[in-house]
Amino acid sequence: MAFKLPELTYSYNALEPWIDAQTMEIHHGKHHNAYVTNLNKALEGNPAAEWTLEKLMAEISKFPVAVRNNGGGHYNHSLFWKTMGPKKGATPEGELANAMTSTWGSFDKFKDAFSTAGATRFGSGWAWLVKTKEGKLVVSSTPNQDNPLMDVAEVKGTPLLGLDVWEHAYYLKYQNKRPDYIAAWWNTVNWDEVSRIWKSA
Ligand code: MN3
Repeated sequence: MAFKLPELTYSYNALEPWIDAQTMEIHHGKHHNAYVTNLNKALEGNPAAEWTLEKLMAEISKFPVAVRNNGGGHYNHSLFWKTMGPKKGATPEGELANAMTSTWGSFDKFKDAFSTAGATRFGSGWAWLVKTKEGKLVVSSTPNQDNPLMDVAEVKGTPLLGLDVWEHAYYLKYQNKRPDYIAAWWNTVNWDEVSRIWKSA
């Protein structure tokens, strides 16, 4: 059983005008696909090839860097596609919205904290909304393809929402203007899915 590239539940142009179809096609079909291919290669003949991605992340310090980079890449992008969608103008509702307000004071303050985490991540990496073991919500960021499930992460927990701030995620449309990409990306977040993950975490 090899790891597989998940299909998107929406078309490559569904996130326009915020994220362009060509970026989506290259990002999913080339970049994510390469992480899956290289993860399978790196785990050839290893019993961990049968593990869930979550278990692999939790023990990632025992593996070579190719497994960390490509396994993280596979997990992170799978979550990224799931927590975006064509539904416009949505904001979190219900319990998650209440938890965010009690943590940050308001949804906009959460957005500021998360956007800053993404904008200030030096080089390539991710910004995260994380539910910790204690059930608290926190914002963090990681370098490269690391994530909060990894035993090597500074801030550990279940990622509810991740934002890819690698240049390949935005360069075609936004060039070097990462903050413009981040501002546009908020319009694509599928808060129903984020809520679902939060409840099951
Ligand atoms: Mn990417």
